[in-house]
Amino acid sequence: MKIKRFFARDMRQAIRNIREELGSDAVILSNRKVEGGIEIVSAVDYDEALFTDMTGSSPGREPGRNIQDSEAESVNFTNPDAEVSETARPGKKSRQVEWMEDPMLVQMSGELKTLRDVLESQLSHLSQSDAQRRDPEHAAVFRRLEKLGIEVDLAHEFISQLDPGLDLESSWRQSLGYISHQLQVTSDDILSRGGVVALVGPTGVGKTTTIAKLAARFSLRHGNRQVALISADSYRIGAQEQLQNFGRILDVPTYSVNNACELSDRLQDLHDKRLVLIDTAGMSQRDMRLTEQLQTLDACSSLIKTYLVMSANTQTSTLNEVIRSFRKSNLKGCILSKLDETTSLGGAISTILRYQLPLAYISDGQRVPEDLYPARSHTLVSKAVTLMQQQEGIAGKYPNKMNLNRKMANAHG
Ligand SMILES: Nc1nc2c(ncn2[C@@H]2O[C@H](COP(=O)(O)OP(=O)(O)O)[C@@H](O)[C@H]2O)c(=O)[nH]1
Ligand SMILES: [Mg+2]
Repeated sequence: MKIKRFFARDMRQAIRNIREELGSDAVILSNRKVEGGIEIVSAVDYDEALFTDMTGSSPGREPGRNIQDSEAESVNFTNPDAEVSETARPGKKSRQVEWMEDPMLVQMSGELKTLRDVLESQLSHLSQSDAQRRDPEHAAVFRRLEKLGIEVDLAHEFISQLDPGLDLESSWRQSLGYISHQLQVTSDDILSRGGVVALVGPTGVGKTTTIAKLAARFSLRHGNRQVALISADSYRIGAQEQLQNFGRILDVPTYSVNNACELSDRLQDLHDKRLVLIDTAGMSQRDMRLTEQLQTLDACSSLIKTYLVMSANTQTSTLNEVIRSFRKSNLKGCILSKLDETTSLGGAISTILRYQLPLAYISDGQRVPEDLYPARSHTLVSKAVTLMQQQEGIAGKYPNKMNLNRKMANAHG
């Protein structure tokens, strides 16, 4: 075993000196800060037992920890002036914690992440322009799908399924065909089959109005004696009253329940009705009471078919979150409301496709019972395309600010 003391300006230099002189198998036995630099005792052919016998103490290092390990683990490489205290390194774990929390490292890892993001974005642009060069038709279809509001990953999926060699318009039609084909719809099941149906969803999406529309339509087909309404919305003042009002206008019995037990009892009483519609409290997907509400419905789950009502003019990310929260309850399908208030349908279509939730009805206005239709996938896709074209028309009519500035600049010579 060869032991040697080294002195250097800082840790980095010390390690370099040791490596040059003793090789990379050398181990650090101790180190301390001294005036003008750092002093390290290092050894090669290190035998811990022999060292302990000679000194009566262990250097506190794990045997065999060599210069390379030190390079990998020592915090002092990121802060070469700091003293490496052996006592401050009780074990590998704490060394790792120090390593990860070092401000310089944190900053470096942040910068690396930024660099990676920049690289990824550049590569994605490169691959996009590469794809554009190789397959301009597919690239053009991809841009149209993006304009339609289809989420990027789904758009890629549709593009990958397109037949090669088709012209732009045929490729476009084929991609719309895929969307339409993958959209599941339930064929007017509530109005044709009846049963016990609960509508759930966030506040203000149109649950109560949709219930009134369904009840009115069913009454027209089968008579109002076949329908009953239940309000399970005991959270909002006036919610039960709103349903009672609709019930009065439609001349169908309306009841209110406050918990799972009351709901179950009421459903038993109404077992002879062909359609029982349950209105629930509008709740944010983040509301803690949502679970409680869904549990109330689940308590009678064998009887109740639950549909999620979503407003088409909601952001795609929010729609995704809404489905994730509400599908804790066993959803039979969904109803898309407020189509008349949206400028794009691609987001809603993406969400429904992503979660494979069958679409039952669409609603495009406040009128009861007119503004409600059984969902048809090709009609929805056509509507999405019409909206996209309308938006393109508006964008063409009103050039964006940058284009306008450029035109003004050109006009001024
Ligand atoms: N524009 C439009 N408004 C709707 C539609 N459906 C419901 N509404 C309106 O949205 C508001 C909230 O509806 P409501 O049924 O009370 O929502 P709930 O809180 O989910 O029960 C009311 O003013 C409705 O008239 C729709 O399809 N289009
Ligand atoms: Mg309501």
